[in-house]
Amino acid sequence: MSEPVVVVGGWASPFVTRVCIALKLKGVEYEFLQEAVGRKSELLLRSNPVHKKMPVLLHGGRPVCESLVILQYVDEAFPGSSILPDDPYHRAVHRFWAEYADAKLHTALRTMRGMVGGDKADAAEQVSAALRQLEDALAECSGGKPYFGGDDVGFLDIVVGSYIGWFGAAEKIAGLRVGVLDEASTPRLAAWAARFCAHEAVRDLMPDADRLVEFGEVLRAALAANVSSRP
Ligand SMILES: N[C@@H](CCC(=O)N[C@@H](CS)C(=O)NCC(=O)O)C(=O)O
Repeated sequence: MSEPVVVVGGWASPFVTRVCIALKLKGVEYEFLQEAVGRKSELLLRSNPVHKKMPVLLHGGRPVCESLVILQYVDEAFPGSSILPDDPYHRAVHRFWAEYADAKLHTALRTMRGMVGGDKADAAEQVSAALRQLEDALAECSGGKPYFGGDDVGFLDIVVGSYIGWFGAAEKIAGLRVGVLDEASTPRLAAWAARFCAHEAVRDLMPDADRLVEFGEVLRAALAANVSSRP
């Protein structure tokens, strides 16, 4: 019998979404343990004692942490077509752009949402600039095929694609129109995003922007309540 696979995390986290998409692509059955908003379970803290962040993947009870590490683990531990390219050079290029996306998008989107300090308009411009770079990366990595991964969704599609719901939500929360995934500024990426969201391994897992806006309000209230209840 195969060892149980468990994802510990929250449905709204892009880092969690990407792990679920990778498991679905590989056809791996898993249990999803939803964390309560604004709190961390004992299981999460025990499984990821270094960073104390979601997601954690438990495979046969053994924890794997950090979403990019988890994606590579899922690729290696389970059969099926590879998520990362076979060629070592292409693997390196895809890892480079995945790290670029996380470095440029996550904090800037949090700034737009008011979760961390900083100018929201500057943050929106950072997101737009990163997407213009990723437009070129898509052309380079896909070689004219539909996805970063070529003919099908791959590692870099999953990493960049996991932010799609948050682009729209951050725009709504910040009240800024920044042309994120706009056909006029990033036409290839806009077409790719529509294709990615419609993919059968993605469509049920991609959070809707309006639901993320509501989640943002619930999270903000939960964090404020935690702070004010501290002695
Ligand atoms: N580099 C980490 C980032 C994970 C992360 O930031 N997760 C957030 C949820 S979106 C979290 O657990 N935040 C709780 C905290 O920062 O204490 C990864 O790729 O897994």
